[in-house]
Amino acid sequence: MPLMSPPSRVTIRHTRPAFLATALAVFVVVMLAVYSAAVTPAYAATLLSQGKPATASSTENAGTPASAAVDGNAGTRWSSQFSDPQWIQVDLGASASISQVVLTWEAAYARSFQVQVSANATSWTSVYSTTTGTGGTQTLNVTGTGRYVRVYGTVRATPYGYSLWEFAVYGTSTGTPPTDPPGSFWGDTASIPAAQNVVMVKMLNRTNGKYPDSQVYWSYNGQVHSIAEQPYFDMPVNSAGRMYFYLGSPNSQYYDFIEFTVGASVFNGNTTRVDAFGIKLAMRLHAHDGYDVSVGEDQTTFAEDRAVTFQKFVNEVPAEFKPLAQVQAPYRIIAPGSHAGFRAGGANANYFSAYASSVGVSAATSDIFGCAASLANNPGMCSALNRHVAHLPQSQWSTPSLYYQAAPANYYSKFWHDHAINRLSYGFPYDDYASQSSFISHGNPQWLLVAVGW
Ligand SMILES: [Ca+2]
Repeated sequence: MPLMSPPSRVTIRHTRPAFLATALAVFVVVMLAVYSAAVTPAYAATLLSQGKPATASSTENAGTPASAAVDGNAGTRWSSQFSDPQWIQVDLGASASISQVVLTWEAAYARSFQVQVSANATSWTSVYSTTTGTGGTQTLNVTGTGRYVRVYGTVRATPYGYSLWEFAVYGTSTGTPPTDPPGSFWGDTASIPAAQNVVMVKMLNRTNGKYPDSQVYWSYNGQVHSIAEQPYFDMPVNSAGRMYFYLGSPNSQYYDFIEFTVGASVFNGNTTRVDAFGIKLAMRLHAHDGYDVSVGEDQTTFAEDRAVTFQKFVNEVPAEFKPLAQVQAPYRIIAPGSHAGFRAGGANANYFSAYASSVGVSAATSDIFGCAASLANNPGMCSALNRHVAHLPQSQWSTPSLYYQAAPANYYSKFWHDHAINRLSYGFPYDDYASQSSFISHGNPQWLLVAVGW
């Protein structure tokens, strides 16, 4: 299929008109007058941290997990090991304007600590710092923006560790939850060796403990290794290459692949759902100029069990598509063009017929899904039919917000877009039309991470 240019990244600047700033200043003065005696911020703030994923540098024991500090239960707590420094962080799930942090310390409190915020859990900005912490309940009014909030303790007040009954973060959510996995998902990238060939590929076991590294295999051009044996591959120049991944054994039925063409100083490649879904895959390409883009299944999909993903597919697609997640379960969810129900003689062989005829296309339903026969050289029309925009003016065929709004459409493809990083996926052969595919390409590449999930 044709290789499109890489997706562009757009930076949106939020500017505030002068009259609004004036109005806001008046509002703030009035609110300060009304609430000058109040401790809590003069604007609505929501408890953002409760029940959100929390992690910590350590725990004292299994009974004091990080999650106990954000569970809203005053009788449960996080406690660290008895050393400095230690930290606990919470992932708010989306970027937020943070106005207040309330720390309810157990007897083991911090003398010196910072409250820090971060957009990516990698680089942190301090919004509060003290060397004379008092313990007890500390209500800290802060100003910061971030998705992650961390309490970073450097000096303990007692010989014990750091312990919080509750760690509550208040503010206003400003973003929609990103689909891009956080930095922690991708692990350490600083230690990736430099490539001698074109790009260093690092394989990541993200099966959530389902398989050990010794049972997650990758295969390229006759080489087969487990991640435990060899997590890196120094990718040479090649064309139309595929790297396969297997779970459990090197010939397991749980497998999938990525595809790529690698030039002397460029990586072009993609994950693909064109044929089927086998196992969850995501990849992140980083180049020497700072380009850094991820594609593949999204964070939620990686986090959930495989059985949940199969059931989610059945729940989210119309009746004609449900068998795609059933006929080869638990191994594969197959593309609709491969299913007997949509082929000649099948119950849904005419699924697309009337719609295709209405726009002057005569093609078998399975050929529409597969962009084959008369559609093999017509990417625009094939993608428009799959996305149910073929009846609209061609100028609207490149408007993603119009896609998949009604049947008939390729609901298999829709599902993979709905659960992909930045909604980009290769759901059918010409899904690169209007740059909707998971294809990435960049010159002077440095490393490529491939996450293999369950
Ligand atoms: Ca608690």
